[in-house]
Amino acid sequence: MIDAVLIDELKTLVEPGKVLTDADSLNTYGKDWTRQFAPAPAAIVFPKSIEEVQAVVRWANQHKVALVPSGGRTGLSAAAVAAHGEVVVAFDYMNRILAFDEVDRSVTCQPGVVTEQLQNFAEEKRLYYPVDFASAGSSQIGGNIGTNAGGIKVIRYGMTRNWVAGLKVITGAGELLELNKGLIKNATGYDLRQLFIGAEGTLGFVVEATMRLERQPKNLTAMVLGLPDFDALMPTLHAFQNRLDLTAFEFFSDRCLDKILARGDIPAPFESHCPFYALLEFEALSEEVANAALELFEHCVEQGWVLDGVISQSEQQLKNLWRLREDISETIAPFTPYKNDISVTVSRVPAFLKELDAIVAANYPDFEVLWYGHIGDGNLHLNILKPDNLSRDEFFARCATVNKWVFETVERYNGSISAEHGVGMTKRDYLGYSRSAAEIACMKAIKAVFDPNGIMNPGKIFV
Ligand code: S2G
Ligand code: ZN
Repeated sequence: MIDAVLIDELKTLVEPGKVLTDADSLNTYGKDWTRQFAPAPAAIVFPKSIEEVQAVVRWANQHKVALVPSGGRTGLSAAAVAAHGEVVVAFDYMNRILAFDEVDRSVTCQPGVVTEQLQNFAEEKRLYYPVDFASAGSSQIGGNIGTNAGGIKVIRYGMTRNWVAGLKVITGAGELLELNKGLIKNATGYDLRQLFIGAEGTLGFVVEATMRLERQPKNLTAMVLGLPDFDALMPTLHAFQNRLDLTAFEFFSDRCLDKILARGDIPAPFESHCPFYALLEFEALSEEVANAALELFEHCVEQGWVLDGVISQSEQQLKNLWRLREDISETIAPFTPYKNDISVTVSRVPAFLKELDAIVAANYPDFEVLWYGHIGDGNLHLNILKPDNLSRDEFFARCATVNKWVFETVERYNGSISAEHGVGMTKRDYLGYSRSAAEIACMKAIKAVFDPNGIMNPGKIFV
């Protein structure tokens, strides 16, 4: 743990009152949405400029103090948890939009800009920032870049990585790098920008980002379809994908819907109760497209892939249908879920889902397994709710066994043990199921280049 002398020195690097050490602040800023690791930072520092971030990183190098970056604290892999006396660098005061260019369709912003703030800014400019997910109202752009956040529109717009036109970072060595400078084409060697995207702050901290924006989608329309089983998912996806330019294709099981409807504040999509549900979205750019969607619905019903369905007729109904999917995470949080965020290639999803579901059901029939996720891009969220008859520790001990089955199955399917939530500390010990020893060695060599003293978010991704 660093001593008071060093804390006093740290205070000289930022504005007065921007270093906190009180218990509440340490607890609040030393964690993210995960709960497996108790936050135990030494201090929280709130820089307001690139220069202050650089001064803090140089100070940390001088005194070999570990730093942990903190954005919206909505992470799900403990990548922003300071559990070992680190200093947390919180970007809440670096939250300004600095520039906008209509021709480039680009916004330059500080890392503490909240995702929804950027989405709203784009809308004011009659443009669109297309990376969206349930925590967009709290997460920050710097953290989205650090984890290469994905979410619900990846099938059309890709991950955060696709929208970063330029990055300014302070490396672990305290160097300021200005990467790619907003260019579309730039074939001048390694694209170092990409290394920092998804690196969870282990190579350097994002201190400014130039994000690209997209044209606004028109007349977004959603359908929720009731499906009989896992096997119906892919043919339904293919039927719609072959004729419509989908912006989303999500799924959730009946257990997820039951939890949502039990809240009593969101209407059921339709009368019948189905084992699975798909939520798809597209731009109804013309009468022809809207008719095609209805023809596809009828075709899927005839094929037995779909049992029932509803199509949004208004902006409000579109929002209500999306809440059935997007509110799952917050709705099940009180049930202490064991969470996994895995991906396989889309073609292998049905076999993977069925195999994994059978393994868990055979070994823990009393576990309430909830499946939901971004099935259109192969990303599944397996959540298991803690049974009342098990203590938290007993439950998570059993889930460690489930982890093994999950990751062994992911490995056999050449999948990813973390599709969009990052590795952090929760998945660190399982990295080998998705990455080879040679790859991990290369990642560690890259870390040594950018963070020679190992002060940048140590213990995240790998030890
Ligand atoms: C989602 C949110 C976090 C979770 O809902 O798509 O990424 O796993 C998740 O509940
Ligand atoms: Zn997700």
